[in-house]
Amino acid sequence: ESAEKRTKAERMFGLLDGFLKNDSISLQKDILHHVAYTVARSPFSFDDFEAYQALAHSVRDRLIERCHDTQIYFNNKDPKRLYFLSLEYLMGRSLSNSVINLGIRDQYADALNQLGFEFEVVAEQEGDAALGNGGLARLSACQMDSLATLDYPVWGYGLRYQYGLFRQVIVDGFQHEQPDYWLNFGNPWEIERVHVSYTVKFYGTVKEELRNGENCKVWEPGEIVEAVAYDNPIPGYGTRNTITLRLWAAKPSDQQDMESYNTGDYINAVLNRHGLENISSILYPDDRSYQGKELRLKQQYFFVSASVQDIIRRFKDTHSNFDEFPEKVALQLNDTHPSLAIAEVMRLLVDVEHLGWDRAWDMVCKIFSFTTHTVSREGLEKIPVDLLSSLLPRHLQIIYDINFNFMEELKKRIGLDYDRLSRMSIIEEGAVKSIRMANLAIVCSHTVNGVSRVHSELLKTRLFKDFYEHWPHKFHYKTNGVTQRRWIVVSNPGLSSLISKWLGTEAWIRNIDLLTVLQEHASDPDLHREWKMVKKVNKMRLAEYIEAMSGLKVSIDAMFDVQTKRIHEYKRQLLNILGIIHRYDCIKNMDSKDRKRVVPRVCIIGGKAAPGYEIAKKIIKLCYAVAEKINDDSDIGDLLKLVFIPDYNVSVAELVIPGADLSQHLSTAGHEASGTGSMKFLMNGCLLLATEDGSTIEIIEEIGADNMFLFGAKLHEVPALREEGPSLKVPLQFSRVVRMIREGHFGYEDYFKSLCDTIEGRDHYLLGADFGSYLEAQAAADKVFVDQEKWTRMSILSTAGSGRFSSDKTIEDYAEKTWGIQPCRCPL
Ligand code: GL7
Repeated sequence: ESAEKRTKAERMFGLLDGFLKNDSISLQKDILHHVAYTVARSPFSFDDFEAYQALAHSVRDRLIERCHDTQIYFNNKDPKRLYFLSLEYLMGRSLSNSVINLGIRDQYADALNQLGFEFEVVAEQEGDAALGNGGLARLSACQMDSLATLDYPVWGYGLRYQYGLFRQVIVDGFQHEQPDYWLNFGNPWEIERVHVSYTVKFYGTVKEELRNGENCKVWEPGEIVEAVAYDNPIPGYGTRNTITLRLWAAKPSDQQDMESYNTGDYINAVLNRHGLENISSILYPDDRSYQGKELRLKQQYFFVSASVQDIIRRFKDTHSNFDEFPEKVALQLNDTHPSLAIAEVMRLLVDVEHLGWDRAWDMVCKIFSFTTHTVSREGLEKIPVDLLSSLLPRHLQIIYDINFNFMEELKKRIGLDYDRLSRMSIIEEGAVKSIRMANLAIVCSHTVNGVSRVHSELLKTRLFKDFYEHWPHKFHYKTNGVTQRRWIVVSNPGLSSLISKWLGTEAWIRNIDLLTVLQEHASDPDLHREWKMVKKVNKMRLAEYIEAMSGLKVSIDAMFDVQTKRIHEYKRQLLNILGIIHRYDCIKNMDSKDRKRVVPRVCIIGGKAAPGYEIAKKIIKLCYAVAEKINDDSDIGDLLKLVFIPDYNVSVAELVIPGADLSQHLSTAGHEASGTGSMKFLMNGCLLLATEDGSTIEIIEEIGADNMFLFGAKLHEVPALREEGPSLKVPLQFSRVVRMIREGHFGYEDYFKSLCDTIEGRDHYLLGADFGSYLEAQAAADKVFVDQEKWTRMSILSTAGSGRFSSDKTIEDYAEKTWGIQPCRCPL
């Protein structure tokens, strides 16, 4: 009967000319249709926002079509699939990216034009999807784009937070956090799957039962929540493949209700129902650590349990037993946040599928891979055993069993070296007995990846030394990358056309290696002229934004010097500000002849501080205080301006990065696992002023130290400098600028005192030690900026050498060496 229905439907689909068309007239019809029937406005009168809504729905229809085809194709081919588990994705806006990847941007722009709208203006109406904190979350988004573009059979999984990352509002120079209720205006990019839902259990007790002569563990939960799927299509570029990012939202479960309604307290039962939705409602806004918070643990398990149930369900749809499970499934843990998935897979295979411990364990060891994004021990997640035992009693048992087996195996290898055994144990004894999530992930994964070469060295020699010695074959690295689709094609259309023109092809958008061809033209005066023109237009765009936002007029002839990223002591925004104070102080003390030689600068700083991170918040305030002083000083004029850009997010980055001449990456050596902002600036032909840390070390190899401005202590020099502590000799200029802050030159001296104390005294991040060479690097940048020909050449070589830092490269490497997956390209 169902075959008959299908044939009928297929015939009708053909008769009705089922597929959507992409010519301008069809697109106009579609947009007007959505204005009338989705947005429910008059097709004769609608505003820019309504045009955006209608346009987005029309794009969504096309995405759904492709998603559907892709899934049918994957199901027929049944390839090994990758399941990418991440608690954070920073997607930003979707409209421009989608139409560019679908290859129909110009057609849409034309269609809108015919209707009296401008594509750019309409695209500006979209808010950011900010379901993540910083680099790690944006990396997941870039990697999804590459996975789709390279035709890999993949599902991304995550949480559908109702509140994304807080909005940063600055009042009187102080950061305030405001909730980002991003779903208020609807989200056309998601498809609610009311029928795709799973129950997720919490609390309760574990009992032993004899079933079919076997001793089984039965978990009787105390709370049940429903996870409902929201699918977000991710279109590849130059392919029909459109993969899915499935985000889970918590909903009250009917099962839970059955019990509470029987107690007779109807009103409270209904109210309690609503509380359960909170599980997926808020993104934790701290990118440093989330230790011991019950809600965070609930989020992690909720997301992991729904995802793993979905993965097993999909496998069982087409397989009658689990023999092929490891050949069909790869699970990637994006940091330790989703590592409870390990215990969940064990639980489902042992307690529900009854495969037996050994068989289940064998599978777990074959399917999981783990990427760590951290360099510091403090950054490693730990879960208090008490918390886990009350929230997930069965998982605690499983983790204990895994650890017991691991310890036994280890004893056979290393004997009774108790120090080492206790360091490697998944369980940390001590005042608060805890689960070490990284140890769990390492023990159970076949591969552990770092995110840059130096990061991987640090993992092997410091953070996970014991594990590296035990399992050297597990440890690898894949240097991070960013997608050129978002970071050049979408955000810098001028540069994108220019590259295509000089390369004679758009093929670089899928094949980044072609960018190196630009090297051949690096000295061509025609290219120089066009290159500078593109930068100028982008700087104008940025200058307009700065003026609209802060009222400050900046000259586009000045060097636009940018540092945008989360505010952290180790990222050393403070070093930048001290450098700016020094520059200001120098200009103030110059005679008019010397002033003529000063290279005018617009210093731009942006980034959010974690709400509880006091020092980071003081850095923001200091930036404002210094900006106020400098920008109001008529003596300084256009020679120096300082702007803080509030609420830095993906769409602001798309505006700022293409307009930057210089960008700063100042982390103390050994502290940035990789860093990905630098790669975006590099692609956009922006020169880097940086320390030799994280992925910068590999950038140097690609473009050469001569094409950037390097400074600061190297990794091997850091320990000795730290050792010297307060006795370390620091430059006079350093003491002078810190004194200016302490003496109230910028006001708020009491408030800034503790900030100054962090850098005078212990100075863990070595601002004093690096200040001298920082100023030298800045002077070198000034010198080259005057020589525009040299600057432009360096800029072209930066873009030309950025190919290695495309996420396409990273993903190909992961696919081949870690996940063992092959492209599976849906026919056009
Ligand atoms: C980070 C690292 O700090 C950063 O260096 C890296 O580029 C990024 C992606 O691998 O991951 N780790 C982390 O927890 N956050 C990062 O940005 C928030």
